[in-house]
Amino acid sequence: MNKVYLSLGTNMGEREQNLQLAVQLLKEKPHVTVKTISSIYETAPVGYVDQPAFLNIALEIETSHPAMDMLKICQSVENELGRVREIRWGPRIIDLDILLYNNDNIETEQLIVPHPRMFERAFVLVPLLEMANGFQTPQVERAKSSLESMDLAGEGITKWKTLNSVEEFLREE
Ligand code: A4P
Ligand code: MG
Repeated sequence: MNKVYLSLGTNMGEREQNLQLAVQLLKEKPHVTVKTISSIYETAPVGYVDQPAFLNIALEIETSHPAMDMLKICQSVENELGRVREIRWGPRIIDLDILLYNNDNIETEQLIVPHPRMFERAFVLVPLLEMANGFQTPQVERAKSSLESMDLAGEGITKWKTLNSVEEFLREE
């Protein structure tokens, strides 16, 4: 079984509902188990800053799919939620990125793992490390030391909702 960490972000429409739909759709995919969900964080936009605040979460997945198939599954969830790609780094209904796939290093035209920008992004590292702390790999260690070197006060990240389990999150209205 492969352990995969995903980052989800949304800043358009009913943001919490977008996250719920994405988790539900992922859960329905064959050979994909959503093991753990982080808290929901509200985060100031990074990159293209003139856009609404995001909700970000991280997920821990177990799957028998190879990394490239997981990317396709993530993209199909984005498409099922009706995402239209317009501005790079711009507003989005949902974005699903693969952060880590075991401790693999992957560099192809379509897929780079670890995600190339994750180590400089607190909105990725804070939810990830809430879950991945016990997963001792060199990449998780790198994530921890990257986060420790950041000045979190200036990053605009606040815990928006604590989630206890995937099932409870999906039951919420
Ligand atoms: N791709 C390569 N590696 C990966 C990977 N590990 N996971 C390729 C997912 N995709 C990967 O992605 C563009 C291409 O990246 C894909 O075709 C895939 O083959 P995309 O999702 O189509 O485009 P995008 O979302 O605009 O780019 P990307 O790179 O996902 O954007 P970022 O860098 O993730 O930035 N601020 C806050 N606070 N919270 C956010 O969630 N998100 C972004 C998006 C910017 N600012 C944000 C947030
Ligand atoms: Mg993306």
